[in-house]
Amino acid sequence: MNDLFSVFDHSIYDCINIMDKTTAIHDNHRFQGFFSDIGLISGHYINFQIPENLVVIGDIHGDFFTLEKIMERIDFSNYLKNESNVLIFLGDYIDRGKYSLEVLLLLCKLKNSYPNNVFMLRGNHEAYNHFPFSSYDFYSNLLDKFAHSTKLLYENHILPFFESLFLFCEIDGFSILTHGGLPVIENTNFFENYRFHLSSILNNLPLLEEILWNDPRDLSCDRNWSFSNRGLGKYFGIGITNMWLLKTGCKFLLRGHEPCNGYKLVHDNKILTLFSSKDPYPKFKSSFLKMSRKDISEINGNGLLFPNYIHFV
Ligand SMILES: [Mn+2]
Repeated sequence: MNDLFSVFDHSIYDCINIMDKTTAIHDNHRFQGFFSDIGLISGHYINFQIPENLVVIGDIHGDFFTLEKIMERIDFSNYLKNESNVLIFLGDYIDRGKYSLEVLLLLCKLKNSYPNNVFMLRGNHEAYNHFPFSSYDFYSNLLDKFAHSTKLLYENHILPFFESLFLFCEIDGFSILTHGGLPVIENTNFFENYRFHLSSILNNLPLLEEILWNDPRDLSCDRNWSFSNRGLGKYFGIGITNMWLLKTGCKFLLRGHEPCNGYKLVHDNKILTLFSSKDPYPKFKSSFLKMSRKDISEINGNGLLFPNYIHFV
C-alpha cells in the first residue's frame, strides 16, 4: 500500500485514470444510495450512523508531507481495513502549498483503495468554477506541468471530480460536517425537508456558496448574520448554529476553512474548526481529530472535551 504515496511525476494519463476512477466511485455510490452498513448517500449529502472510529482532517492546501504524516499517525492501512472506521476530509485540498496535484492524487488513490470509508467533502478551493477568488494558483501550476494538455485534464477530468465531491455530511445525533459553515436559513420550513434540499445543493448556488464560504462569528445583539469580509459567503451567529443543531438533532459542527493553531472552538464550544496544513502556514499548527464511538458517546454535547481527541502533526 505504500505506493499510495508515490504520486510524484505521474503522467497525465495516470492522473486522468486515477481521477476518473474516483468520480465513478462517487457516481456509483450516489446511484446505489448507500456505501456501507452505516452510510447513506443522497446526491451530495452523506449520512452516517456513529462509526466505530472517526478521523476528521481539515484544510490541507497542497501540503502533501503533512498529509503523509497524518496517514502514518493513524496507521491508515490498519485503520481503514475495518469499514466501521471512517476517515473524512473537510475540503480545501489545493492552492497555497507546493503539491496540490499530488495531494489530490493521494486522496483519490486512498478513495480507490477504501471506497466505503474514505470521504472527501468539497472546499471552496475546489469550487473556483462556481465562485472565483484571487488566491487560485492550482490551474497555473497545472499549466507548468502539463502545458497545452492542461485544459483537457482540468475541464474533462478534474472539474467532474470536484463536482462529484460531497457537500454536507451528518453523523446521526453527533455532528454536522461541512467545509465552511452553516447556511443562514430564514424560512424554517426548510427543515421539514432539509435532507432533500441538501441532497441537491448543486442546483442551489446561494446555498452552495454559504456551505463552502461561511464562517461562524460572535455577532452583536440580535443579528443572525452579516456579510463576510471574504467577499463571498456570510458570517453566521450562534442563533443559526443553535437552529441547525436543534433541527438536525446534532450536537456539533465540524468544519475547516479558517487557518488556526490546529483547532479552535467557537459558539459555546459547539463548533470545532480543524486545520491540517503546515507548510504554507508557518505561523499555525496542523492537527487532526480522532474519536472512538465511546469518545463520541462521552462528549455528549460538551465540546470542551474535543481537545482530548486532537492530535498535532
Ligand atoms: Mn476554505
